[in-house]
Amino acid sequence: MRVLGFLTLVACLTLAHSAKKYYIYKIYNLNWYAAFQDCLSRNLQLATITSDEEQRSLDIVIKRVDAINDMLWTSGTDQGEKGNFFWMSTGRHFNYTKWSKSQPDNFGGIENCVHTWNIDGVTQWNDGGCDITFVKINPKPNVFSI
Ligand SMILES: [Ca+2]
Repeated sequence: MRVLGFLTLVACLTLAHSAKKYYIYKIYNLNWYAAFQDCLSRNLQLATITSDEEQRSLDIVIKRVDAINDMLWTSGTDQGEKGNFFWMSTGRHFNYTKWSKSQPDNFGGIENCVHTWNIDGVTQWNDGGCDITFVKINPKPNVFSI
């Protein structure tokens, strides 16, 4: 499935969380699997969000790259066991969540990967289809430290 008019944001993290940095790449045509692979190919990992502090830090980065209204893949998934979400990058289960109202809903029975989106000015989470891809606007990476 290809949804036109949206941008895929891939949030990669440094492997060493002690020096955590979010690297935001604006890339098109990356579904969740490709986003995961893309981070690994850069010696990074697809983002985890494990606290409100981290969510707020990521929000700042999203605003800096002028992507408030875009969606961003995280490494969250429940592909291993329906309804049991964990971070694929670390293998850890969610101990913090910021789901949108009524999410995760597994809409259509095909939503197993977690992305962020903006609802009423607030970055929140949704379970979306892992195969969804979006369209490139700017291939240049934007890198910010938190
Ligand atoms: Ca959903």
